[in-house]
Amino acid sequence: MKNIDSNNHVQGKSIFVDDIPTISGTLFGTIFSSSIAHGKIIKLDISNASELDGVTAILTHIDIPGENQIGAIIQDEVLLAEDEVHFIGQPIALIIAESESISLKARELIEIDFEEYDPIVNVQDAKNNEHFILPPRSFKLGDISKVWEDCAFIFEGIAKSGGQEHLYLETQGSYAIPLENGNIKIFSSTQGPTVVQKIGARVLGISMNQIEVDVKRLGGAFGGKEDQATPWAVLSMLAVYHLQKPVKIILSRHDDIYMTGKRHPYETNYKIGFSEDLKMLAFEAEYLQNAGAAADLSPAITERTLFHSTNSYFIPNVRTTVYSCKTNLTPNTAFRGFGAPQAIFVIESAIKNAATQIGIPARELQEINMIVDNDSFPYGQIAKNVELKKIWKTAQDNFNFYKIEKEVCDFNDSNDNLKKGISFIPVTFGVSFTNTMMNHARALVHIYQDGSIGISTGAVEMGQSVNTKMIQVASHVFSVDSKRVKIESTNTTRVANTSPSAASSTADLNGKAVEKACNALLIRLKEVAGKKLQAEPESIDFKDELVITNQKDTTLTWEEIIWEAFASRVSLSESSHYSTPEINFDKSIEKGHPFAYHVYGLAITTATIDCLRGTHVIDSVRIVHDFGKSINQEIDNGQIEGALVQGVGWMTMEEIVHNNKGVLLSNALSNYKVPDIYSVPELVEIIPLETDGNENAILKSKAVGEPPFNYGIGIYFALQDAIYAFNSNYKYDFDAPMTPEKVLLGLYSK
Ligand code: LUZ
Ligand code: MOS
Repeated sequence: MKNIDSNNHVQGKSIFVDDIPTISGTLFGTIFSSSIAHGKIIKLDISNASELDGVTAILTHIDIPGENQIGAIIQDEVLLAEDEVHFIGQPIALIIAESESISLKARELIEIDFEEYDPIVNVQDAKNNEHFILPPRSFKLGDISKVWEDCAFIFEGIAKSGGQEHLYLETQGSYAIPLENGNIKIFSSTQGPTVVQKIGARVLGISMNQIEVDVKRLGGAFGGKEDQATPWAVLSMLAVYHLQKPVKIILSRHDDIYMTGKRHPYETNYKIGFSEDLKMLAFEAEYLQNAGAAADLSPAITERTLFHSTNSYFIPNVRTTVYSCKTNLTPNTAFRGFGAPQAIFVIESAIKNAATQIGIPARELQEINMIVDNDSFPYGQIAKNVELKKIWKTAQDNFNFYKIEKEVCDFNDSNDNLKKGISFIPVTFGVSFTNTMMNHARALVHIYQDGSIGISTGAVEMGQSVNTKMIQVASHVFSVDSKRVKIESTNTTRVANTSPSAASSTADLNGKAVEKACNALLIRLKEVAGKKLQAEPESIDFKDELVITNQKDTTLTWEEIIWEAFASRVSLSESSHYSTPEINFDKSIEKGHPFAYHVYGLAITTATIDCLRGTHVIDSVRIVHDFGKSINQEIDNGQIEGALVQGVGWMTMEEIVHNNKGVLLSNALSNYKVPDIYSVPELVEIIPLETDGNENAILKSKAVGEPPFNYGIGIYFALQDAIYAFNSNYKYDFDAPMTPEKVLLGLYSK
């Protein structure tokens, strides 16, 4: 089944927040924000701006009726600055005007004076000053203190990875409309409708049932709208509260890049130890995460870093610690992978460093140390149904990687100015929100009298095709044509208390709820059909829009049985709740079983460097991926391709740069390079692993959103390999992204 939105998307007919026809009288909002990274507001003068023709209101923190507080995990972030500012782009005032252009003009007329303080921009300074979001947190396995003396090889180093701009095609936006009795309806481009509802109620001092959040779809999100859609939504509701007029806020691309947080940059010291026979014995890492000026989702992200610190390897003695460093940057936030890619980059850097110094391919260390069934992850979960060995074998059978390795060698022997490199990246990714409490979802299924079906869930469609998958689940359970099924918008009045669409878990959680609701309806329909056909309900089934009894077709159609049920006064609606079984985590000992299952995979990357220019092409990325039993291979392959290219961008070209005043220099697409069609590998081959899938995945089709992002990490090590082939003096350093400039410096370093 194709993505149900694809035709409308390419014709520009799909509706996003800014496409919703505006009601007459709609006002438009623009945010006035801090131009310094740290300081005190001495004077804020809005008088000139207020007098501009067409300006309706300028709201500041004093206009907030409830709490000036938008922090979700930790309440440490104001919606509008009071007397201090803590990052550039921090909202200070909201300008409401009759048109967007007037609000933009008014923004120029606001006058502000600051007393400037020295900002903290980098993690080292934050750590030295003990500027943390939370106290550091550690995971431990075995006994790291004694094991170093047993190691035959020990390697230490630093690995750094940079930030990343989400660059969703649709910028942040919201459109809030006043209803009667102080109630508000809001269309928000958010991954978390309930987050918007809850924080909105807190800031306005009203109750959650007074706010109805509706989400049709997002034009991409990638984590950037999990928590950071909230401020703009709440600001538009604040204006509605005061003005009782519809208010729309759509961030310009520049404001979006300037005001929203990004992937967390990390700097990590690591130490890894091996036995004589190259078994990993010990791993220690100290991650410094640049959280920015407020917690946002950083505490959850630190957690996922710790959960993925050993990637696909069993290491009996581990101690990993994350310092979530508070700096004067825009609070960084969720981004596809959620701290796991940063951790995987570190352990893979450690392995590459070790392999280089030992003088063997990294692949050998990876193979020797792969996690197998009944090994323990550092957080206590016992590995089950590990697919890595099978994946390795599938890769060998399909790709003949020894031959590819040899081709790379042969090429390098016979070329002077072009050099090739190769890398392997195995991936083990835990699926579930690491916060156990969040792993549940609801669905509301209506069958209408004519046999058509309407479904509401908590899932937000953001291009990942979750709506298409929900249709597949319902049409599978009922055995009806998928055209009968419509997915409604995600709306807090139909499905309440939703977790954000995140953690790769949306199709699993919401799909299971849909499956449950459909099965409950099916039981009722079987009874109705049994009565009608004078057969036992257990002998009834539905197949291709027909009722069957004891495996034989009848002439009774889906539509007839639905009418029969309605006429017999049987309910054709069902609301179901699903919560992931068995998962748990005890933070007091940092042990438990947090993940419903793991997704496994392997990417083999080859690239060619032009050694005169420092440029490269990615020749191939060959992937074996554990989809479980995919319910939609085309959509899932699309997720792999998109994630791969996004990962490649993070590793090779996307370079977030701040100066020492905390000013974002990479603030536009002219100075921040993102992957385009030329960055796509010449060959992407994806082999689905043959496997039974997992019962905790929706129809055994495993989560696919985030795990393949990590395949992009492979290009970093393939480029290093090629640099070394040209320059044997090259000193491996692990500092992503590997931009063409860094490649060139590596090629000619002495
Ligand atoms: N969001 C979240 C996530 O709140 N918890 C998670 O564990 C998570 N994991 C990945 C992406 N978003
Ligand atoms: Mo996400 S990084 O699953 O919002």
